[in-house]
Amino acid sequence: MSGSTRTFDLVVAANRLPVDSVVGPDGEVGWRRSPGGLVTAMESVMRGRDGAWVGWAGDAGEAPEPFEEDGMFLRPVPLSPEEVADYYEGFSNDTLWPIFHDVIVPASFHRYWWAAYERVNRRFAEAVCEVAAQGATIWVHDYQLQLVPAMVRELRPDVRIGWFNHIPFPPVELFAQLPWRRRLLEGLLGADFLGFQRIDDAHNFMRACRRLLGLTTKGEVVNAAVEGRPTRYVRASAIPISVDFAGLEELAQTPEVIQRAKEIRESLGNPETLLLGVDRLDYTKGIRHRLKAYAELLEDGVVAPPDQVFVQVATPSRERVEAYRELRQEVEAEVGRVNGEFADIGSSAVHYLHHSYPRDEMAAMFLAADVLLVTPLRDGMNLVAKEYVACRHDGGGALVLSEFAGAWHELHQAYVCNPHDIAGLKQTIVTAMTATEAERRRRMRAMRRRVADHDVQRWAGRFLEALECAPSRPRRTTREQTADDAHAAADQRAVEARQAARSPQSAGSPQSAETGGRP
Ligand code: ADQ
Repeated sequence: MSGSTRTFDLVVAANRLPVDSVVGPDGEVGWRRSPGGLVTAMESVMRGRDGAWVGWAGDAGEAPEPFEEDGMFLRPVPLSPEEVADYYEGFSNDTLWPIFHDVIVPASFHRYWWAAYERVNRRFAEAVCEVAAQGATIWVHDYQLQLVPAMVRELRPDVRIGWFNHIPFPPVELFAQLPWRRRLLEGLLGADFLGFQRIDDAHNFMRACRRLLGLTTKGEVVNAAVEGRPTRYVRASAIPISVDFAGLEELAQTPEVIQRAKEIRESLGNPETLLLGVDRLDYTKGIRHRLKAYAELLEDGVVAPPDQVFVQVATPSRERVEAYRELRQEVEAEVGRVNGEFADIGSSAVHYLHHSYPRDEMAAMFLAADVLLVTPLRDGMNLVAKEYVACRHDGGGALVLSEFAGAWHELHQAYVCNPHDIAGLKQTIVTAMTATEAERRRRMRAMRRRVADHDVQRWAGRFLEALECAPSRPRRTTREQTADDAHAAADQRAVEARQAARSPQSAGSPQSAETGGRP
């Protein structure tokens, strides 16, 4: 990789770069900004700042040289075909993903996957250090890079490090299954600040630190003491991610999108109720449970095409992982069975679309749908739910939302469901379909207020602010670092004082300090 000498005050590290390679008509390879919330969010924080992004460009083999795109410096990290199989498809998507999502499918453990994970994390850490200016802010994203915070700290004690977890953090009883559980926790504790989607995720993390590392925690702060080193404090809080509300609302208000929404309804035969599901084809998303509930509603005669139509968009995902191939077969077999039984010529019961769509087409689908079904068995947040709300500038639509999605913790006016309870799910779908217009509008209004107030720009701002204020200040020079015990203790006193000011009754109570013990 190039010996780039440029360095930056803000460095983002994520598994993927925010661009996809595209081959032009002339055969030239170019770059196009990837769609998606994270890129939009980071764009707003990186604009006007001296920012670099470290990530994999998406193809196995040699990585391109660092380059600039849309005012961002991009530093590609190479992954060999074996590393794509072992670090990405293996350890990230077949070990960590199931463990972090309630073991909906069993996790696979392979020591050579772990070795690749460690090796790739180190490569990311080295790339981060290469482009980080003295005292830079480093923002690491997600479960693929849990070792990066400690690896960066080891190499560069001068920088400030934050990590954000886009997926849930599991209860310690599940996390403890990981043979490498201590190494993962120690990796994360290299950060100054750890952001989670829900407060429960932050609590799960802190409980794992107490139970598996024997550390102590107080409030949101973990005392990450390591023998022979100055004491460090790491804060873990909930900062739920969101969507670009204004951008989506504006897009959904364009005459083209409004027209396209009408066309979508017309092409489906102008149904009384259009129900929609939009998910990556992932076993966490509860697509099979949703289909089962819908099939039973068809059997019961509660819904029938062409008056009610269900459109399921299932985005291709991780097709080289066995559990995903199986899921696709099961979903497609079930869609075939349901249509075989309940569809007629020219009128499907379930429209199944296995494609990616541009943003404006997604906005048109959201605007066209009377009911959006978001029924994951476990989901860090679920941006689709928030995107739906942002697109409904007309105040219409109804959201059926699983209590196991992070979004439920903010969107209480949705029609809540437990996707495991098929009878309950059926009832909730019917309630959402048959609610009065006034009731649906009341709920949508409240949800739109919430997402407008807590948009993705605010999320990114809150994260950086929390990182800036995190209790263990970065050691700007190695000399300062070695004499910093007193400083960390003062920070901890400040944290305690702030907590005491917030809840005077708990100040000094013995319960407020939890002591960890080894299992
Ligand atoms: P995901 O599991 O990928 O994200 P989600 O939050 O729903 O799930 O985001 C999916 C994104 O892809 C949305 O922006 C959606 O519009 C888009 N999308 C889905 N299908 C599409 C299609 N067919 N064509 C085009 N775009 C499509 C992970 C976690 C989530 C967490 C996010 C962000 O699993 O819980 O909300 O990260 O932190």
